Amino acid sequence: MAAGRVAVLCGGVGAARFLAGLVQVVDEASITAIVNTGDDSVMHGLTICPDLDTITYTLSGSVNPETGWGLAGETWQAMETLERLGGSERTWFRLGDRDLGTHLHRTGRLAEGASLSEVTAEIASAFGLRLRLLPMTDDPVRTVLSASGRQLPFQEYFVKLRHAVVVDGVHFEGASSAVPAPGVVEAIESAEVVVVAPSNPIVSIGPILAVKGVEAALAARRQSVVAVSPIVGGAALKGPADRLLEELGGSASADGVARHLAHVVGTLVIDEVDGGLAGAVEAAGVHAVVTRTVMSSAEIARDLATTVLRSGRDQ
Ligand code: FO1
Repeated sequence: MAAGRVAVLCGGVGAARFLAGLVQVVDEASITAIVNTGDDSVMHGLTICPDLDTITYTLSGSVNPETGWGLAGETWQAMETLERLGGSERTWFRLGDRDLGTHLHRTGRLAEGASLSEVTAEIASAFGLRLRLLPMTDDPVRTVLSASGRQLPFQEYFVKLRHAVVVDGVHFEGASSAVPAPGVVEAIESAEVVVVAPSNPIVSIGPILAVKGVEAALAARRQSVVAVSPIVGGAALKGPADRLLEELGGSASADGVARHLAHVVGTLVIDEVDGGLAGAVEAAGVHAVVTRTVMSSAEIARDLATTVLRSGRDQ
């Protein structure tokens, strides 16, 4: 185990904000971020990796502060052309002119034979990141939700339908044959602390756990795996995590998150408003730590990261 190394399992916006806090308290170069690629899709022939890009843009200070995804100062002229050519069926997923440069680079390099991990490292380095940014796998894995007999690719569910459908199942296409990207399992095994970021436990963390060997690597050291609950006061801070937990038979609460992750997580950091649920978290076999988790400022994100690391080191 390498002292001081931290591995973080990540989805999109919540994870990016957590990492922005973490880099304030540990050397960025000691962090490995292992990122969900189940949200990835091909749009207009371009490979889009939303969670990888959200983290890259956030840590480089170039993210669009209003949306939490895409680039700041964006313009939309390519979308205007697409609208003219194909109408709204072609433009429900918004790709800004600046952001398109990233997708063009990634798609071109993949076509040349580079792996997704290689391209991800190139993009991260060009944006000035010093942490190790890894896709969970280099193989294609796609999150698909089922709703009333329809099979919905993740972005169709999340963006096109604004998650306004009742989901009765989720699967991660390709996950059973996907192998972890180089460095993923090693980072989990060798880190002093492993963190599960405050990301959707079902559609952001779920795909990472579904990649062969990842769940087992976490379970083998669950005592020093610390998750941050993305559910605060019974609601998701962003997105449909609360509804998905309930629709798929769990509960939208801090203790519901604990029960969902108990097989891989030893500690769950929950918000002060959920302090009364600490006993229910412990009853799920997960140690509960109560602190401020809503990262409305850089200071709160920094303090949360400090608490998370201390909780993992104490175990
Ligand atoms: N989210 C939206 O709500 N609407 C969009 O049009 C949209 C476009 C988009 C383009 C690139 C990108 O990297 C992210 C984008 N997102 C958009 C966010 C994305 O759907 C979600 O953040 C994640 O997939 C969930 O973590």
